[in-house]
Amino acid sequence: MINSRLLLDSYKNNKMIKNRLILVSNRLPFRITERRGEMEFSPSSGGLVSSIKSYIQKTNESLDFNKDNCPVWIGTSDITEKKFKPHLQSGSVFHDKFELAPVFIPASTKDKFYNGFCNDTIWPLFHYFPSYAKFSEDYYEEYVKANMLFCDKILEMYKSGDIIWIHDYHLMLVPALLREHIPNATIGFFLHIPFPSFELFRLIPSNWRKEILNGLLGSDLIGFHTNDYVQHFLKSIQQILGFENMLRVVTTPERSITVDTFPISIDYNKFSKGSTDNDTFAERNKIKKRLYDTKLIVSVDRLDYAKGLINRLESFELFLEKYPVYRKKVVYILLVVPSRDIITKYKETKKEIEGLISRINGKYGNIDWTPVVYQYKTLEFKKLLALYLAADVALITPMRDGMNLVAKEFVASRTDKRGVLILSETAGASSELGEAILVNPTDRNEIAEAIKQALTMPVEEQVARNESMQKRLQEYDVMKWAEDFVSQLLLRKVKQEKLNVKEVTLQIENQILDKYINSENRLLLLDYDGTLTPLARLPHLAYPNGELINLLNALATDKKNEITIISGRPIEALEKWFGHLPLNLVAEHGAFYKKKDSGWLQTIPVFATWMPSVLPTLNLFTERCAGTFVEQKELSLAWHYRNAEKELGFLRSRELINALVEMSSQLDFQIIEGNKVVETRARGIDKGVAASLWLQHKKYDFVLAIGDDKTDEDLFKVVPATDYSIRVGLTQSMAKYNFKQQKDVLSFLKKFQMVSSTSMPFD
Ligand code: ADQ
Repeated sequence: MINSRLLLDSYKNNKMIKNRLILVSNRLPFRITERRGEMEFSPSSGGLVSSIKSYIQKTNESLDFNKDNCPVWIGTSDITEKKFKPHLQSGSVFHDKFELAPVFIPASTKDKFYNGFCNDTIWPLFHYFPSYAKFSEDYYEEYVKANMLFCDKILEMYKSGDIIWIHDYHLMLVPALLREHIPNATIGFFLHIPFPSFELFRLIPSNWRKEILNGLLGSDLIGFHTNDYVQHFLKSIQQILGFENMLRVVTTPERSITVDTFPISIDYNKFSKGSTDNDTFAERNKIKKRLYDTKLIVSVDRLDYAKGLINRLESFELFLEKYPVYRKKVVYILLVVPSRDIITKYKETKKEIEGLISRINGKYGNIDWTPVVYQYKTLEFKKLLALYLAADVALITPMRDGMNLVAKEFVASRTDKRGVLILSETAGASSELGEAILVNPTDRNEIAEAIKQALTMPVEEQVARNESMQKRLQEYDVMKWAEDFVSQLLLRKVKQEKLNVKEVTLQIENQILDKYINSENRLLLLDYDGTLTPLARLPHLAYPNGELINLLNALATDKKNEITIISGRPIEALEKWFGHLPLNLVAEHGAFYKKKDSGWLQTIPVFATWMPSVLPTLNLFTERCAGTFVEQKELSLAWHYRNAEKELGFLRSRELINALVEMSSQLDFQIIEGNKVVETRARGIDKGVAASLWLQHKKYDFVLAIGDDKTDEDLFKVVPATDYSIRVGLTQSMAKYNFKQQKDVLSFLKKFQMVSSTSMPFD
């Protein structure tokens, strides 16, 4: 077993310090302007940028980065290519310990990519506003083009050994595009917005949704904020691409990918320490003084329909309606940062918000009191902090939010442990901030009541709630989040490298062929389904084609070869397909065998007395799960669920195994799990037992076993250590080597055929 911790530590020691980080996001982390021929950089706002920058700056301080190994950040910038180009040396510019590499997207692509597919299709759909999502071919075409431009820029900057970390929904195709050019690169992807339930994701047109999922699977590690998003993603992968996962590791024919939860956080100390800063405190006091004894409710959001601003304002209105005693006693400061204001839905949302504010202020306000104070701007850090500190209540009720950093910032800044957070249960942050007053963002009455509860909450209760939340945020801050992600990414790479070591390379192929050529007595033990032929929907559809029959015939007529097909199939199927060829056949996972030119025999004396007791259970599961069926053989029974609804099929297969395990303690059968099949067979038989019929003669100077399934592991176990065994698919196995996919088997065996017919060494 791999000791992951040790492996990771050694990997870090050997590689991480030397490894450069390449961060890729839609935008660069600085606003860049040009004044009188000089570039000017100012920090840009936004959850992603502020989080990652904090992590990088801390790492930079401790690791003493220089220009050669400082992190690279790739993204777009507002400044035009014409203005930027003269300042770039080999495609990038250095600033604040970052190498910034701008991607230039032509205006013709940018609008349909960013305002179109990103924010008019993916954003509304992933935030559960499907009716706002526009599915336009033009949008998607430009999305593909923009992702290709990002890919080109990454390839331009990439040096072997770099770690590439791609961020967010704008770039979901990039991992797979990169993988085509740099197959062994270390690539991580993090999604900052929710991943929606399968029922919503499936609304994306078929080709696009497949490309998006395959695009993401180009990564080694895919991160989400919450466990729900991970589950939604895994379900979409299973339903749309048909890939299962085992403990969140998705295995495709090419690679294995880890999918996991990494709840993003904030730079906790920046907020807690910042709140004790004198200027900030003076600013906070100024706000308090202006309010006298009026209570303050605060919210901070980007302008976005997903942030639930309309419902929130209506809830505040309802609160004033229900509790007139609070009129003149409470002010709601609504701070909104401008965002995506050329998209129609955003323009409409802004208009609606402003109309609503006028209505509330007109209805309840008077000359001394404005119930809602609206600010449509970005606040600088200290002013933002002062607002958090002055607030009695933070009212954060997005309809959907990947995480929501404002909620965390508010809690972290309250070193006085006062103030109450009202948080939407549909924000990712609610999974970690359970001590907040959690509300349904569509329920105006619940929000109005929550405001009342918050304004009357005893101080001791405020302190207790905030303390618990602060402890959690302090322990898992943004540094931990980023470290955790990068460590997991490296760990996945280590595990993959271990598997890759076993992948059959050209060199290994040649080594095996060399031994084949120089041997006189060869034994080839070949599984059938999934090895010699692709897996099919129904067993009878996976019949051998003419090409395979010819290949097997050619190999078997070479006098030096002994070919044994060793399968779980019943005697009749093998006899029908291969009976006329000079092959040895093994049926029912080793229960029966036939040496060429002789008849069928039972391998060892076993009985099927258990079968009448087991069959009704399998039949019951067939009735309970449409699309499944039982295959009855002489000494084994197989319950196939390949054609069942994927999730239900898997669930029922677990239940069936449980039921069979109980029965097997009293009956003489064993349970084996294959690819979408649960089999029961007489105890004492397996493919290894059957293979020993040939191997015990020890006359073979070349043995090769190939199989794709768990049942083939018994076969691999008995192959002598000096010989060869290969498992199809990049999974952990007793086999010496792995093939990526089934078609690799045939092209490999064809090389045997070629050397057999030419007797020339293969080069
Ligand atoms: P955003 O949708 O941008 O991020 P959020 O997580 O709340 O949402 O981050 C907003 C950031 O901008 C906060 O740091 C906040 O302080 C700042 N901000 C907002 N309004 C401001 C204003 N008027 N003045 C100054 N600063 C302001 C996306 C996802 C989120 C996810 C983050 C990080 O939509 O769900 O939490 O990425 O993954």
